[in-house]
Amino acid sequence: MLPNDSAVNSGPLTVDKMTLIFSVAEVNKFSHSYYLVRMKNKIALVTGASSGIGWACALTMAKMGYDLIATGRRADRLEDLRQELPEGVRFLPLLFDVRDRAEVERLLTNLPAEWASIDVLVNNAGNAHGLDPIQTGNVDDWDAMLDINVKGLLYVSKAIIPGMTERNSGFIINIGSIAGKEVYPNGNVYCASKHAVDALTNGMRMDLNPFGIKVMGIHPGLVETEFSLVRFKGDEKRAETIYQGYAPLLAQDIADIVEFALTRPPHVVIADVVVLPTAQASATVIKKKLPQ
Ligand code: NDP
Ligand code: 8X3
Repeated sequence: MLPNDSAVNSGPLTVDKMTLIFSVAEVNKFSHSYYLVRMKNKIALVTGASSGIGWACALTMAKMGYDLIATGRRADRLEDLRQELPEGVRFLPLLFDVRDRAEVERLLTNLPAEWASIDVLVNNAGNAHGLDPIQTGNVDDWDAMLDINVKGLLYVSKAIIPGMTERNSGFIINIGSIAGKEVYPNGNVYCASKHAVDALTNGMRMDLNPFGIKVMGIHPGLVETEFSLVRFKGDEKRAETIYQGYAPLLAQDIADIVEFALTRPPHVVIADVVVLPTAQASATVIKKKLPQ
């Protein structure tokens, strides 16, 4: 809506005239500032913030005004993240392997008082390990995927949820995958782990319903991160081929969804989002244009 000259120039302002003066963009700017104020002194914990989707979510939430607890195993990466944060954001990096149940519990249930009231938990840490048929799959890879993607998520949640139920508030965002909605050849155990994340997300939403806690699942298709490098155990050439011939999602695309979800009013939860690159129609249908 454009400013209305007659409203601006014809005497004292009334409420009606005020509505004519502000453009949609200005109103959006005001509501954004309103949310920035609301996020002030709120605390977000992002697992796997040392790379990819977790990094983008952590940075986006810090820009929204959240104070940030960022976890991962690589200290240098979390220090790099610190350098990117806007001034004034409180930052607590925590180094642990989500598989280490005792360490997760020790660190997350003994947070300094000023960090203990976590408002938003993003359960993101996870990876695929290998892409093999079930008959030749590597048992260590299976253990890694189930221990990190499923049990790690549970250990972290177990430490954080009691504070949320006590305060009757909180927001949990679990990063699932299209692999949690569909199964694809050789995806077997990774798909099983992400189906478990989907089930746990829905179960959490039900169990935490009496406490007013929001629970959301985000299920991305192909996102260009270090994911394939980890899946193919450092084989850069093979990892690169996964993202060739089309435009994959970027980690920031997922962070944008997180920002949207976090800025909905209290009565709204975006419960479940599947997000794909435009070139991807399902886990197995991808329109690629590769050089001949
Ligand atoms: P990255 O490999 O870039 O990031 C994975 C993150 O998880 C890193 O920060 C890593 O930190 C952390 N992590 C892995 N294992 C552990 C562990 N044992 N303990 C603690 N932290 C761990 O991949 P993405 O950003 O792509 O993956 C993030 C999430 O998104 C995963 O759950 C993945 O399954 C999911 N996803 C990814 C998609 C994609 O195409 N990329 C699509 C759909 C879902 P560090 O190594 O420092 O410990
Ligand atoms: C990551 C996306 O398709 O490689 O979860 O499983 S996919």
